[in-house]
Amino acid sequence: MGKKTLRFNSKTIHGGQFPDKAYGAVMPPIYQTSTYAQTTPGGHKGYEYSRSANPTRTALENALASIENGNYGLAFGSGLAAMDAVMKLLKPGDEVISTNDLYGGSYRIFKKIFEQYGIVFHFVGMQDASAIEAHINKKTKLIWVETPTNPMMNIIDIKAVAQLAKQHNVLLAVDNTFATPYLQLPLDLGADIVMHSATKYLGGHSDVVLGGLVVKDKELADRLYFIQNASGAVCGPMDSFLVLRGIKTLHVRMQRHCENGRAVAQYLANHPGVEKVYWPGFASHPNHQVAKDQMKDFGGMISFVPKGADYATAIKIVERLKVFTLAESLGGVESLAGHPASMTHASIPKEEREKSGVVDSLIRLSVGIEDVDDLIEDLEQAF
Ligand code: P1T
Repeated sequence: MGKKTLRFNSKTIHGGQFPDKAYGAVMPPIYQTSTYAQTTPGGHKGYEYSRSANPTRTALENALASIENGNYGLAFGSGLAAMDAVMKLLKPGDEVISTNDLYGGSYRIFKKIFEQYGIVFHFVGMQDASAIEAHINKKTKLIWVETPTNPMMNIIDIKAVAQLAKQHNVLLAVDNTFATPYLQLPLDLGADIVMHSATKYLGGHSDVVLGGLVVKDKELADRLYFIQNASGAVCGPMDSFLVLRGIKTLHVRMQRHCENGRAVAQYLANHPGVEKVYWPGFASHPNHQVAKDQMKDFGGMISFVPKGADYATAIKIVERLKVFTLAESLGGVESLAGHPASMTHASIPKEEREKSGVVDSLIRLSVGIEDVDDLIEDLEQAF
């Protein structure tokens, strides 16, 4: 059986990977080098300078392409660096339609960086995909979807948005950070670009910051590769290695993240001190059916609002947690808790973030793969 036809759980381990040519090392070596000897100008073995390409990064890029069912992977120094490369496909006057509820840093790079260069952004609630159409015009070049959204766990129907995008000849990029390819495959659903903060579930161990893009189309890959090399926001070989290693256990970690996430979501939903729980696995979630159709399971991210809580009460709850660590980020083996309004989403003006539900009392959990009873006991004592 060729590696192209492997099933997902095998692809995480073998996808795009080959034993090293020099000594047969099973794991790609960390090629900690900036440059490569040439016998004559241009006489090299495929690598000339590590901004342009590095063998450890190539191994990761191949793995990313394989697990996302794409043809080309590109790795960057962070998720935001990967987004930066996508935005550089655009020109002044071009318009972007973006999910209105998204990671605060993503909102910030759109509003504070690319708006300055004449790119116009429309932030739209996309739970009903037809809402997008009203914002499409001749200048629209890109639709940016994050699903599940960070932190409100809204679900966007990728297939429906992809149909709209194709109809209007607009590129569709999907930030697949929360779901990972274990849960959903945006390229198979019609997206043109998949983006990752590999800092999260792909790395999986909270020890690296890295970003990735995967596409199917060669011309799009060539344009993105040109930007990657010309702008230079690449990741180093050690970081590439760490994410490669992380990907090999993605499927087993995700299975446990989902199991633990389900148990914690149900615990919170039954807790008298909880006002509202945001988790797409509940039948009552507004887009539960779409989540069921496009995702394999519902993941380990949950947001909730304690009953009657204000800013100070929410802060007290996250401060009391002992097994959950109060920290930015998500997707590692260890459980993290965050307060979006003051942490991950502080760069979005209060008025804007409250429109999408990011109120001052909202708490976000990244449920890790510890013993779930320890996680539930920890939440219980914090309440
Ligand atoms: O942090 P970085 O690797 O640059 O990725 C940015 C990013 C992009 N997209 C999503 C959905 C994200 O969640 C992030 C980073 N998010 C956090 C740090 C966080 O705690 O939400």
